[in-house]
Amino acid sequence: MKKFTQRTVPLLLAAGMSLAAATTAWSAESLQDVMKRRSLSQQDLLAAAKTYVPTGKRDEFVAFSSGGQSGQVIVYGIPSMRILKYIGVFTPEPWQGYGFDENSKAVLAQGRIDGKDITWGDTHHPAISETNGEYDGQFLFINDKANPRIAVIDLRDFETKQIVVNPIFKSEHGGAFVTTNTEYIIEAAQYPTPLENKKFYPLEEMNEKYRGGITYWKFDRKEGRIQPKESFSLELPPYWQDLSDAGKGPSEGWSFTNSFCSERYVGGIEKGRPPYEAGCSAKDTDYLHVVNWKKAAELVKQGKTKKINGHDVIMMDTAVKEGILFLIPEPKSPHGVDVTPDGKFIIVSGKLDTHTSVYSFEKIQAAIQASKFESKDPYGIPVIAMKDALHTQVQLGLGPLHTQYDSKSCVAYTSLYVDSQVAKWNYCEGKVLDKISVHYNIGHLMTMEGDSTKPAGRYLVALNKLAIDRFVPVGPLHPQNHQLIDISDDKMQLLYDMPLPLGEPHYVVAIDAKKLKPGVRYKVGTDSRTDKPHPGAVRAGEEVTTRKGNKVEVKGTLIRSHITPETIEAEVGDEITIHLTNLERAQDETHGFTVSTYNVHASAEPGKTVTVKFKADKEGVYPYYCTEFCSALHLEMMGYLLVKPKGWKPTKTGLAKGNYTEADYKATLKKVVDTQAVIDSVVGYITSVNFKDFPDVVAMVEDATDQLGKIPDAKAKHEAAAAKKDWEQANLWAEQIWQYQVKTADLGLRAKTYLEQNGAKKVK
Ligand code: CUK
Ligand code: CUA
Repeated sequence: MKKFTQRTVPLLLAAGMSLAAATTAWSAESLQDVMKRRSLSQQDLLAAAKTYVPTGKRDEFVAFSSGGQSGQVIVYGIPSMRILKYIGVFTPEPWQGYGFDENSKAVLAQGRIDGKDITWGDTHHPAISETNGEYDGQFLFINDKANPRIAVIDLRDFETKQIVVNPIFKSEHGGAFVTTNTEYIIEAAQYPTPLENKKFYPLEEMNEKYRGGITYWKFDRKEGRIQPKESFSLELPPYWQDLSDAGKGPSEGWSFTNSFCSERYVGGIEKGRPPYEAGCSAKDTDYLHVVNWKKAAELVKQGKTKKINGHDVIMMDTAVKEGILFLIPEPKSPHGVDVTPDGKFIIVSGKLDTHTSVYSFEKIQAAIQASKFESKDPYGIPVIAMKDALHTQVQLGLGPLHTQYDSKSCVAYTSLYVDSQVAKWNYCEGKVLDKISVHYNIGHLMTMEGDSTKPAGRYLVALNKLAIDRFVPVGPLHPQNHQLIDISDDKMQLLYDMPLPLGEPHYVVAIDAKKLKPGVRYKVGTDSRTDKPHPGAVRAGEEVTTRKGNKVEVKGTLIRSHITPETIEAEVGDEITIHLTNLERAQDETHGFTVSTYNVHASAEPGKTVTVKFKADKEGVYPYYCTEFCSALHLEMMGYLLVKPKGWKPTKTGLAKGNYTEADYKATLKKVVDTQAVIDSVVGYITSVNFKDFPDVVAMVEDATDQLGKIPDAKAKHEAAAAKKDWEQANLWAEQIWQYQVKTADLGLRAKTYLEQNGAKKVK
């Protein structure tokens, strides 16, 4: 082995050379010792073993949780319950530059309402795109209840690509739910309002002028975007539509949306009226809305709609005349509506009823075919008698809300809010199988792929509204408690409590991790928010700064460990636009970018191009720097924005000189030679094995080759400077060669470790 200089060795160690020997100096505690010390039972150990994911191994399922009032999506693994990512959706998320770079600001701007930014959201229901009713892992959709919007997240990069504003609602809750091939994303209103924008009608005209509805957003899978122009809504009575679900199998082409407050009550405590809570739960039944959405889509094509706010709406009288809308009474103040995996039944729970009702799609169809209706509602919508549609009703417990399904046929799980329990039951035979207590007051619950046609069973997560005493106290605002439950046996077993501290997640969906195939890098120069080439992208050597009037535009690059350019000069009042392309290809080599005090931040993952823009409205000196600890020389990855006063003239030329001698130059050259030996040995190893079979290694080798490719230019420079006895320039350009080498060695060592750990084979 060659000798390294004193400085080289620790650096290369830091860069990834691992120490082989693990220390065994302390006396090992036995499992029994640990159990005793931590007061753990056999049951605890079993639960730990079922959830523990050792280093290097991965979770079986990936959960996408609504982030509630955070306006984000939380991604975590199951069974470990480790948080993997927060996805900025309706709310700025600084780490990802979401809302701080121009490209993501353009996405958030799609969510403006009446010309105003809305920078928070109340996310409730995520939905994964489906093919033939099974999760396909391509897209995720999520609603904003407070400001009626829906967002599209692409699961190739877990980034929000689109936000669409509902054109006729003021709040929406019954979304996002997808049809079996993601033709439409269903979104139902919550609180009735006039459908015309900015139209005032007094509450006295609730029954005549206020309306609910359901929007069917057309999804273009190829573009990965909702097409608002091809989307439509159905006008509904001012009942408070709640949740929805799409039919599947025999019920394909239909959708189901329940409602509460069909009393159409108007409260007014301040006027001496009983509050909404009394008036909205007075009657024993509300209405399940049954919609033939396939036929509705045809009506839209035939032009049988009214344009409201430029949006196609099928009015109630058309829906009744064309036979696409029916009601069925459902008890009492219902919340969840969940179609069974085989599409034969629709399960509805009344919050204020101890029963859960199982409706038969076959019976519903028979009643419709025979025009067998018990009445019409005040808007002329035919009402099917409950007894003509029910398959069975089962007494589950207090406060039943939501239902999810098992891989075992006929087995369902329903959350019991008031009882703080999960009930396992058989909906075909109508009997309770098991119950488990949760902590506390469960809202939704979720089984693996449990609302698809092929639930995967195994685990259930209880989304508890209250945590109370479960965690170390952190003040009056407690975290939420997601509890993992093993459902593989007849008896449910509680495995794990996970505190979630980012808002109240209402619903979660979980997908088999193997179905997700996210990328690790972008094609160089991609705008990740449009998935198109970014017009500001440049390759190495093409970096340029231009000025037009008071507009300064920088097209720069990021690569370990420098930002090109390293100086940006401006005059006070200039408008600065900085486009930055991350030239790295190696996995996880993200650079961040910010400029002091200008409230901009961008995250540039490998290949991505991002833009930040601001007005340099104050003179001064503002460092900009890379915000990710991307390499040993990360702290040096910086530059200066110089904002000069108007008409400023330089008084001094030339930068201050360092004190370098010929000896310094010679020492640097020797360091370069020594380091090259390390690189050669690593290269020797990599090329001795089948590295080309590992795309991640190929990317690292490409990056390393890039770094090495810059050496001849630096070499010419240090030699020319040495010839002129300019020891500063000679030494520093030689030093720059060493920088390229260190980055090459870093990549090489990472590649070597990867190959060793992934079973690379010798080639001759
Ligand atoms: S909702 Cu919150 S517990 Cu918005 Cu689906 Cu039921
Ligand atoms: Cu790039 Cu730090």
